[in-house]
Amino acid sequence: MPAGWRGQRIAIRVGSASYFARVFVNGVEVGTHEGGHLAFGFDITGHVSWGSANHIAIRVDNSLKPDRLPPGGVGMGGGDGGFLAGFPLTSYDFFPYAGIQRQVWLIGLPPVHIEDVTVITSFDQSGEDVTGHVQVRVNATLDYDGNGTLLIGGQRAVLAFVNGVAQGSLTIAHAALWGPGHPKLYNLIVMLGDTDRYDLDIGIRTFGVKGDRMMLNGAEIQLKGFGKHEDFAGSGRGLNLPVLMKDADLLRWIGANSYRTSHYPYSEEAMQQADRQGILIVDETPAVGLGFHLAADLVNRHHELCLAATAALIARDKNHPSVIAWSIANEPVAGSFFNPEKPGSPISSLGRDFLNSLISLARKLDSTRAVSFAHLQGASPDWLTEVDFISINRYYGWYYLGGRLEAAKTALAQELETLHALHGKPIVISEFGADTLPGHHAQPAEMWSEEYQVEVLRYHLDYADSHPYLAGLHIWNFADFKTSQGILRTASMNFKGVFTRDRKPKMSAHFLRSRWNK
Ligand code: BDP
Repeated sequence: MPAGWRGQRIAIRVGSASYFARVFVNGVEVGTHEGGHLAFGFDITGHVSWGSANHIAIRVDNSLKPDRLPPGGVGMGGGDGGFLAGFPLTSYDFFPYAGIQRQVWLIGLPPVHIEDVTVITSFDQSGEDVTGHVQVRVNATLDYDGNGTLLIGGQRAVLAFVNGVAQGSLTIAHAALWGPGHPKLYNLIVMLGDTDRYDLDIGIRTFGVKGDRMMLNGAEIQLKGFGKHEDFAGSGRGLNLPVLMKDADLLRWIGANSYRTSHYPYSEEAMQQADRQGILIVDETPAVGLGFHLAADLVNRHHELCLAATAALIARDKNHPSVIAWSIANEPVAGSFFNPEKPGSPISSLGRDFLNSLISLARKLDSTRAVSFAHLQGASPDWLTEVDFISINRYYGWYYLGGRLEAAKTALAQELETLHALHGKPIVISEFGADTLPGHHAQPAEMWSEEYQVEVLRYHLDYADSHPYLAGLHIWNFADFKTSQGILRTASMNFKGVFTRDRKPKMSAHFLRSRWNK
C-alpha cells in the first residue's frame, strides 16, 4: 500500500471478470461478484496491512453454465443444440473468452468522499446561440452535511449536502452541443469541501424519439454503423487499447456515426473514446441467448441476472454523452431458435412480461435515453409494443432467401412497411449482412463473395435513403470475429465483417465509405 494512503478508505475495483469472481485480501474473502463485462468493487480498508506486502487474489470461475448470463453449456435455444451444436457449447455466436478481461484498480479514497455523480443536460436555442443547462446530483458519504462546489470553466455553483446528497445546476452561455462531427466535451469538476474532487468530461446534448424519427439535439438523425465485438487475435476479449484506437480510426475513415455494443457492455475506455469521437452508442447488457421456454427456475434466474446487469450498466454508463439508448437484450426466443413460439402462447406472453420488466427498469433508472432490444427474425411481434424504437436483426439475403437478392429485397421492404404501419416508431435494423470470405470474388454476385456482401448492404442503404423512419442501419459486423467450432461457421469464425479480423477492409468497406461520406 502506498504509505501516503494511510488513513484513507481503500477499495479494489475490477473492470470485469467472467463469470463468477471471489476476491481475497491477505487470505480473507472480501467479496464475490456474479456476471462478466461490468465493473465491481469492494471496500478492503479493514483487510490491508501497512508496512508489509499485501497479497490480493481473484479467483474466477470461467465455466459455461446454463444459469449464468449469458447462459453457457447449452446450445442456441436451450438444450444441447442437437446436430447443429458447436464447441464450446454456447447459446450465442461468439467465442466465450472468460477470466479477468479489464483493468484492476486499487483506489485510495478520503474518509468523506464522492460516491456517485449523475449529470443531465439540456439546452435552449435562440437563433444560432445555445445556452446549455447542466443538472448534477452528487452522492457523498452517507452522513455528509457540509458543502461542495460544481465547476465548469468559469462557472461555479454551491452544493449543500443533506445526508450525503446534493443537487446543483450550471448554465453555460454560448454553449457548443455534443454530437457526431462536433463532439464538444466540457470538464465538470465536483469538489467536496477540500477533501475530495472528481473530474468528468460531459457533453451537452439531448436525445429522444418523436413519432417515427430519432432526434439528437432536436434534429433528425439516422444511425450509420455496426454491431461490433470485443475480439482480436491473441488478446481475445481482453482490453486492447491499440485495437480500440485502430477501430476508432476505421469508424472515422468509413464515415460511421454509431455502433451497438453487441452483445455485452464494452470497456469504459471504449465509451470514453466514443464520447471524444462523437459516436452514438446503443449500449447493450449481456442478456444474449435467453430462452423463455426453458425451465421456470432458469428463466427466473436469468431474469434476476438481467435486472442486476441492466441496473449496473446504467449506473456505469449514465454520464456518457455517446450513449443514446439501452439495449436490454439480444434476440431472446420463446421456443426453438429456428421456429419460435407464436404470439399469445403462454411462453410468448411470459417473454413479453420478462422483456417489459427490463424496459421499465431502464426507464425508471434513466428517463433521458431510449430503450430497445434486438428482435430476432420470426420472434413474437407483440414484444415490440413497449420499446421506444424498434431494433430488428434481419437476414434477408442470408439465412432467409439466401442467394435470391431480388426476393430478399422485396421481403425486407414488405416487413419494414408492415412494422412501420403497425407501430409508427423509428426502426433500426440492428443486424443484417452476409458472411464473406476475404478474397473470394464472383460475377454475378454469389453468397460468400465480396460482391455479394456489397449487394446485400446496397439494398438496405438504398431503402434507408428513401425511408427516413428507417432511423438506423447497424451492419453485422464491423469485423470478422471468433466463435465456437461447428458446421455453421467456417474455421470457427463469423465472416460477416466489413473488415477482416486483423482490420483490413473488404470490398464492402470501400462501398460503405463512398456512401457514408457523401
Ligand atoms: C444474430 C446474432 C449474432 C450472430 C448473427 C449471425 O444476434 O450474434 O452472430 O446472428 O448469425 O442472430 O451472424
